[in-house]
Order: sequence, then structure tokens, then C-alpha cells
Amino acid sequence: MTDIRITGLRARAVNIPLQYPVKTAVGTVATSPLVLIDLQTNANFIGTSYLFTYTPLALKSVQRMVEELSAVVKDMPLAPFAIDQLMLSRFRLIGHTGIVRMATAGIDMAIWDAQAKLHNLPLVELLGGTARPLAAYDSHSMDDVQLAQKRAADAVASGFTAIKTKIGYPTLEHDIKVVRAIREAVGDAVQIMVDYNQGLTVPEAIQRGKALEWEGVAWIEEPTLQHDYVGHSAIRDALQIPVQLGENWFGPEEMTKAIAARACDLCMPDLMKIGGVSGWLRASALAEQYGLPMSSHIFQEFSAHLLAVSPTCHWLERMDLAGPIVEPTLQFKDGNAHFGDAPGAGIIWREKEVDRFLV
Ligand code: SMN
Ligand code: MG
Repeated sequence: MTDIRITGLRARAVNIPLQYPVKTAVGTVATSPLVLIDLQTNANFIGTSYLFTYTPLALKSVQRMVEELSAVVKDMPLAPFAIDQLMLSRFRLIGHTGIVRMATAGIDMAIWDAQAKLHNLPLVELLGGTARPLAAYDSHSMDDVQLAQKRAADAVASGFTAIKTKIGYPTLEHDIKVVRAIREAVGDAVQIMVDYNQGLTVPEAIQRGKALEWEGVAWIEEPTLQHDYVGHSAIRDALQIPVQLGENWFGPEEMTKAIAARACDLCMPDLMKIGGVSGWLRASALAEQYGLPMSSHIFQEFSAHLLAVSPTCHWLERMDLAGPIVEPTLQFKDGNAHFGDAPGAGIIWREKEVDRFLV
């Protein structure tokens, strides 16, 4: 199989509308800026993946970084481990983080996708697992009372048994008002997770978290600055609510630091920032050794395959940031994500829609 080589790389930038802007305590993601990656090989299949750049301001830079990497991977064997090791060493001086890590992760995902297609297997099976229904929660925004209640009721009506809402309103009373409104809409059987998106100081997080203890929330996510692992550890020690962290870890190395600081009870690495499939696999081993239930962060298509082979698999986040430009891959039913048996991660571009949103 070593004669299968990478022959090229294409990176396209799109900026797609969102049905619901992702409003957070620290800013709003109004559209979904994505870099679409196609990795060509000397066999008759292409590895596909996408990156989410959070802001259109970073879109062209990430696209360009991916394009620059084509010279690094061109003519290399389709071997994810070898290319991952090459990227780790190549970027040691500049620092394998930020846009650099995002770009190498996107290529890693595309290589693993291509490998799975080479063996005509769903990615989960290439990784030694089998597709199975995964517990999924519907991820909402800082929607305030009315929209929060509507989205929560709609999610429950379509079978979800858990939802996440973003809080961090100007006052604790407002946070509580929204959480209680959702609880009223969904009843006691549905789990409610809350996400502060780093919006609080440590004392505020402890004060607001103690009030939330009476509201039966399932986890409190990124209550303070994501890199403040000691601060998260203090919040964790003060609260009865599990602290959730991880979407901003660049690589397993950041996860290791957070674990060393006892920063969280739960973890949710982001497939892109943790370093693609290769990074995720190392993170899932850390989660297993330290007993951390492991959930995903956006990138729902690849994440389904990876959660299915993660020993401490917890929740799949359903937040569909690429929906308009990819063929549906996951079906959400009875609170679970069901994925099909297409080779690879199942990402297939809807080319006409891609053309509409090209930047
Ligand atoms: C989130 C923030 C910004 C964009 C997408 C998702 C959020 C989450 O922190 O956990 O879903
Ligand atoms: Mg979050």
C-alpha cells in the first residue's frame, strides 16, 4: 500500500449563513467560515475534510496555510503517522498552535479520510471500531428566554434528551431566568448543560456556579479563561457541578497541562484544535487513563467516528456548521446520532452550494 501517494491539495474558502448565529458571552459567530480541504492521491479517491475558522477574518489565512502545506505533503506516502510526526517536528520552532495547528489538523483529517476510502471502510472501522448510536445533545446559543424555550422544545420534540445553552448574561439573575425557562419547556428528564465561553472571572464563576447548583445543570463549560487551568481547578473544587473544558486545547500537550492542574471533571477536545484524528486518538488515551468522560466539539461528522472508538465516550455535540454544503451524514433520532456506512468520514460536498458561498 506504500505506493499510494499524495499528489495534491486543494483548499477552498466558504462563508456560509447560519440558521442561528452562535451567540456567546464573549462574542457572536454570525456566519460559518470554513476551509474545505480536498487531498488528491494517485489512486482514484480524494480525502475530504473542513476547518472552522470562527471568524471570516481568519478564513483566508487558514486557507493559505493549508495551501502552503501542499508542498510539504506532495509526493509523500498516504501515511498519517509519518506526516503527523513530520508536522510536529517541522513546526516546533514557530509553535504547533493557532492557524498552523488548524491547518495541519485539516490535512490529518483528510489523510485519515483517504486511508479509510482506500480500504473501502467507514473511518470508525479503519480505527478498529464499529458504527453505533451515540448520545447527542443539541447545542444552542445565548438565545434569551423566548428563543431558548422554542429551540429547547423543538429539540425535545425531535427526540433530543439533552441540550446545551450558552449563558453569561449581564446578571446571574438573567442566567437563572433563562435556565429555568428552558427547564419549564423541557421538564426534569432532559439534561441541560451550560456554556459560559470563558466569560467569567473565577470569583464570578464560583458565585454563579453555586446558584446554578440548585438548577440541576449537567455541566458548566469554560466558566473562566480557557488557558487558566488553575482557575478552573479552583472553580471545580468550589462547585458540585461538573466542570467541562477542552474545545480550546491546541494539541494533546494542552490537555496534559489541564489534567495536571486538575482543571476539569469532563473533557471535550475540538477535533481541529486537538490535532485532527491523530491528535484525537492521543487525547482519547489521556481521557481513558485519567477517567475523563470525553465529548466532542462541533465537527460532528468526523467526531461521530472518533467518539465511537473513544473509551470514555460521553456526548456528541450537534451543532451543524457545515450543513448547507455537505450531504447529510448523521441522522439524529431518539437522542442519538446515527451514522451511515459510507467510506471515510462521509463528507461529500454539495458542489452547487459550495459555489454559492465561495469567498
Ligand atoms: C462554540 C463556540 C463558538 C463556535 C462554535 C461553538 C461553543 C460550543 O463553545 O461549545 O459549542
Ligand atoms: Mg463551548
